Amino acid sequence: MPDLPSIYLITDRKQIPQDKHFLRVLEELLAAGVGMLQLREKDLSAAELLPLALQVRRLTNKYSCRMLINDRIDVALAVDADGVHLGGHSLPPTIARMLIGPDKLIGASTHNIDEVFAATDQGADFVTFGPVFHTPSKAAYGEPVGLEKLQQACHQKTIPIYGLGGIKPENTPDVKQAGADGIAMISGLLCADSPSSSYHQFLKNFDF
Ligand code: 3NM
Repeated sequence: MPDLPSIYLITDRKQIPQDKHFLRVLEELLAAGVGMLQLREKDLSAAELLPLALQVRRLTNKYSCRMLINDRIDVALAVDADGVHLGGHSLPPTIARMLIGPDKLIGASTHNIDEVFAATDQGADFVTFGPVFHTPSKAAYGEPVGLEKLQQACHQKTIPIYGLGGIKPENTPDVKQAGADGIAMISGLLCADSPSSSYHQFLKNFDF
């Protein structure tokens, strides 16, 4: 099983506060110690994503942070990312594995226990599970699954689970208590007044 960090940063450059710069916020978080990042910029075409992915690859290499690309296996290969993160509309993990090879990471988004089992059977290395709480970042996603469902999934899973959706420093201990191996966040890190302080707070609250 890969040795994964307890915090997984997911990007959405559109959520960066107006007075800040996306790559500078990312660099602050990487310098603070974020060890795994998913570039998730779903509105960009492959041609638009590539130059951004190359810039993020340079930064993640500088700070020894693992970088996964959301959905786009082609772009992940093009920038020599550490892996891909697959959603419900992506190619299945079995096919992704054939394309990117045995040494890359495959993450999969899941929303119920059946999806966790399916992702596991298909060779994903880890899953995100959510949305655990209400999240402004993905309001269209529907009702939160809640801590109880997360806990049930954590009791039955055989690969690492990251709780995702509405994770804040104050609910982080509950997510840990439910059995999650880690927490995944967009706004909790990217939109914080001080992203680096926020990262340290999450770390402290998760690894209590
Ligand atoms: N996927 P925040 S919830 C991208 O449940 C995403 O699969 C989800 O954003 C899922 O940390 C979500 O700002 C948004 O709540 C997470």
